[in-house]
Amino acid sequence: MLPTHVDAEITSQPATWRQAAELLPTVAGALPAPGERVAVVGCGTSWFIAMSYAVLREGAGHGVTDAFVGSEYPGSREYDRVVAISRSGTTTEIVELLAALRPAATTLITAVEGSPAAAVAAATIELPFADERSVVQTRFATTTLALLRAHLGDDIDAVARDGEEALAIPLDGLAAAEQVTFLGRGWTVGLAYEAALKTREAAQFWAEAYPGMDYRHGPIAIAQPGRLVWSLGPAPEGLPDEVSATGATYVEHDLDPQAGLIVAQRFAVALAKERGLDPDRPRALTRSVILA
Ligand code: F1P
Repeated sequence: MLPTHVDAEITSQPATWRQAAELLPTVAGALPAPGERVAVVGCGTSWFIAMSYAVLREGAGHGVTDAFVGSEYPGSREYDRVVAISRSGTTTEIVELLAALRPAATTLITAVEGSPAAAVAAATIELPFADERSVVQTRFATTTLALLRAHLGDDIDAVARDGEEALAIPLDGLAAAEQVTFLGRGWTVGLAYEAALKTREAAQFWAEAYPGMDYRHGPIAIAQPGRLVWSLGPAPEGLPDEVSATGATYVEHDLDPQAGLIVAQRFAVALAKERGLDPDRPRALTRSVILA
């Protein structure tokens, strides 16, 4: 199969992460100030990025940060700012939520200028250089995370260097697996959910995801020879051995977990190609979900 849009978009991530970090000084005023109570919302991939950022921000001591899928925002809670992540700016749940929250302090992070979500957000940060032609999101999501991590003080150049390494890691026989379960801890739980969504979207592949400590509480029953248990970041102590004892293959890369996600994205695309699927145009999916 010919190279796809998603191949090029995956490869460009270290560069778009650096671009996001360079953009930070011009957009930082629209991002949550330390001490603000913040909710972060998104749908699909954007929700998983919201989850990762929420854990990172709270862990950095910047204040209470909750993540919600757009449809489940708890109207009973008070936040100082709501950050919405939407590549397209057209996702119905996000447009409706931002409209309902007016005139509250809301910030939309998007790839597209002049969208319906931008029309109802109090502030908008545009990352047009991270927009994508593939329906499956890769670089918009991770570039948003790079911007948010830069704002928390993370060294994005170091993450990008790990990203370059991740692009060169051989996938070996991984794409011959029958099933994969991704695990994460803390901020990488969102990355594990995202890795699993990528493999489902791009390759219609059986992928699950859990917080690493919860994996023993049932999901480990799925592990067997021919299946993968793939940790984004270090797994809980002892778990790799317990996985190996089932005959499943334990996978972990010694990289910043955001860079490790690149290996999982490449795995998803490799699976899709192996199955004769076009990862740019997944079955039953559209660029965004726009409800009547
Ligand atoms: C969100 C999203 C994507 C998903 C699918 C449908 O879009 O849920 O994450 O892969 O293509 O739309 P957006 O609000 O970030 O544009």
